[in-house]
Amino acid sequence: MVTRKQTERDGDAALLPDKSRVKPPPMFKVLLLNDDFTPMDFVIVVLEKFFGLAREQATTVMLKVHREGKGVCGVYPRDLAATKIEQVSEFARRYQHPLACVMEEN
Ligand code: TYC
Repeated sequence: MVTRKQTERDGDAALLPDKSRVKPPPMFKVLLLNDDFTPMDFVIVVLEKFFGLAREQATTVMLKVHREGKGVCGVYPRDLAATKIEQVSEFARRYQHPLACVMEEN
């Protein structure tokens, strides 16, 4: 039996070029980079405020960045990743910390 939903789905797909039918958007990791000056507590606040991490998770990521030089805050489509980086950079600048935030394609 072919449902109306299936017919609609197949009908829509038939109108699209082969490639755009099922391809997910490219995803980008947003990373924090370590430096010698930004306070640990400030980095934890950034991870909570902009990446929605709970305090314990935020602390784990901050310590990973501190020890290993960089760490992943989240994975997003390009525009959202760019917005996060902009927001973090503006917030760090406002408090005069050199905290750096970058993206990498997944
Ligand atoms: N290394 C910093 C310190 O010792 C802490 C820090 C962690 C800074 C993560 C930046 O992305 C960072 N105060």
